[in-house]
This record gives sequence, C-alpha cells and structure tokens, in this order.
Amino acid sequence: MNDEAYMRLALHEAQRGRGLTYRNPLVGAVLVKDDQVLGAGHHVHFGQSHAEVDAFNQVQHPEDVKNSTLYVTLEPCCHTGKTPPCAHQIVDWGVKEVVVAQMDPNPLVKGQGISYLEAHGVTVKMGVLSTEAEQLNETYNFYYRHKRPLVTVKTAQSLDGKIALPYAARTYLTDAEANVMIDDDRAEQQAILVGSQTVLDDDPQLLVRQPLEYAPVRVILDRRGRLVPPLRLLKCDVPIWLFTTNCHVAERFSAYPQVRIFVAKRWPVAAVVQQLGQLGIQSLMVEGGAHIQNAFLAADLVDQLLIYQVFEVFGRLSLPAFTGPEDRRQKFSPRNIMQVGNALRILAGRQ
Ligand code: AOF
Ligand code: ZN
Repeated sequence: MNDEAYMRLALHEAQRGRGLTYRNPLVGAVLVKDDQVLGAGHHVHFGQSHAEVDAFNQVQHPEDVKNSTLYVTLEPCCHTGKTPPCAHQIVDWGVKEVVVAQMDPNPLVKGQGISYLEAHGVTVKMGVLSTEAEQLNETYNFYYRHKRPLVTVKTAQSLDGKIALPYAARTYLTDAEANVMIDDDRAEQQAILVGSQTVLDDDPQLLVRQPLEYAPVRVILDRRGRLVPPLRLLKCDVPIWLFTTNCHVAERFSAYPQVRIFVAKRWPVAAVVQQLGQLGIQSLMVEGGAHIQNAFLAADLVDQLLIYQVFEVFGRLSLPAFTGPEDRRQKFSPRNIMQVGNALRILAGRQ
C-alpha cells in the first residue's frame, strides 16, 4: 500500500476519538513495517494517550517498531502537557520514518516536533492528505491560527427573515425533529452566547439534552446588569460566564458558584470574543438576540451562519434576525444545505 492508503487508515482511526477529545484535536496514527500494519491508534480522550502512543500500545511485539514507518494525521508533539512528548518516544522506539498529514498550529508544537525528529535522524515526510486532516479539526486549526474562537451565528427564522412574531411571549419556529439537530449543533460547541434580552424574554436553560462530558459554557452578555435570580439558567451546574459593566452583579449571583462574572468598562463583542479565546474557547455559537447577532456582523466576527429556515411568512411587524444601528453587507458561501423536519438547515461560511 502507498502513503495515502496508510494515511487514510490513520484518518479513519482518528474519528474514534470524536466527542471525547474536547479542546484537543482528533488524531490517528498507524505504525507500518514491510507493508504490514503493526498497530493503529487514536487520541483516546482529553488528558489521555496521544495517537502515537495508543498505536504503539497496540503492537504485539514492541521490538518490531524499530525501523518502522509511522503515519500520523498531526505533527507529533514535543512538549510535556498532560502526557509526555510523542516525538521523544518515537525516537526512543527507533522509528525510521514519520509521515505527517498536517503541522500542529499549537504554538507549543508548531514545527518543533518535526525539527526534533529530524535532528534525531528520523526522516519526516509532510503533507500527505493534508486537506483531509485539516478538515478533521477545523475549529482547532482556526483557533490557533486566528487566536480566537470560530464564531457561528445561529438563527431559526421565517422565509421573510423574522425570528419572532410581534407581542408574542415566545415564538416557536422549528419542530421536534429539527430541534434534535439543533441540539446536536449546540453539542459541538465549546460555548454558546445569548444576550440578556433573550434571557429576559425566554428564560432559557441553554443546555444540551444529550449527556456530555464537556457541556458548552453558557456565555451571557448582560452589559447593563439587568439579570436577577431566580433564572432557569441557574438550575444546573454547567458554567455560566456573565459579561457585564455593572460591578453590583457579582453580589446578586454570589450564591451560585457556577457563575463567573467578567466586569469591564465596556464589552464590545470583539472584546468578549477575545476574552473567550484567552480562556481557551475554540468555538462559539451565538444564539440571539437580533441586536447581538447584528453586532457580531458589524464587527466582522461571523465566520459561519447556521440558519434554520421554516416555511412561513411572519410579516412586517415581526422581529428580524438582525437589527441594529450598523449595516454591513457580507457575502457567504453555502457549506451544507439540508432539510430537517420543518426547516431548511443552511450552513454558510464567510467568503
Ligand atoms: C500528538 N498526538 O494524538 C495529539 C496531540 O495535554 P496533552 O499532553 O494531551 O497535549 C495536548 C496538545 O498536544 C494539543 O493541544 C496538541 O497540540 C497536541 N495533540 N499531539 O502528538 C496526539 N492529540
Ligand atoms: Zn503527542
């Protein structure tokens, strides 16, 4: 078999970590000698074995690894994180050649893993199926390249772009089937953000129905400090990060250890996104309301739009998906379009 075939196997292995690696990438590795697979592995879980080590652990006779070729979807690490550096172990095992799909954009690695291997006599071949490997960890790559989370603005809207009927307490647009998909979309995020008006109007919980080891952090933008307990948000322990300019807010929430308050003189959305990035958040879904969504557009911070379009027309007095003082025309390209329940689910990416 050729390099691409073994790398495809490594990419396939990587998928086995889906949903378990949290802020770490999905990584797969295959050890090969004399056209025989000695072992295949994946990054098992956040804080646990990296793919290279998992592959090594699958090998029946570890002495066979000497002079073998390692196919790995991400550059081997060279730092001590929660596990020891893979590059050092690869050299110790006597691997002859390492074929890498993608460089690790994490500044702790970023080429240093490759340099270490080469400096210790290991041949390194780069770029085999790099596009496929990049796609596997889109958010991880985006986060380290742009130093901020990938922002997705999600709306459920009518054909005329409205999100709520006038004077209604709460407008339900999507049906049960679409809501399951919306829940899956949420589950893939590390944080979800809404404004205080949405909390006041809907009293949402912002939870994911399926049990998750790392539920998305609930980010609330309450710049004026209008929210006061009790709130349904406070009924569970999933972290809430509340951004406000009102220094009295902290006292109000002192009985709720899951609430972390961020106080500053101003919180433009760009500063919130920056702060979330500093806290390690790689993906953020903005779920309303209309003013906040518009503020993200105006700040040029919408990387993806996720629209659930239902086949209804609401009319002129209903609330549009984006409202605010600033207008901005921005082009998006379709990434994925499908019908789910009563809605057309449109994922569009920034052009
Ligand atoms: C690899 N192989 O399978 C993965 C790598 O805290 P740690 O020790 O788990 O290190 C996490 C970092 O290691 C992560 O941010 C990324 O740079 C790299 N991930 N590297 O050689 C793997 N998952
Ligand atoms: Zn590693």
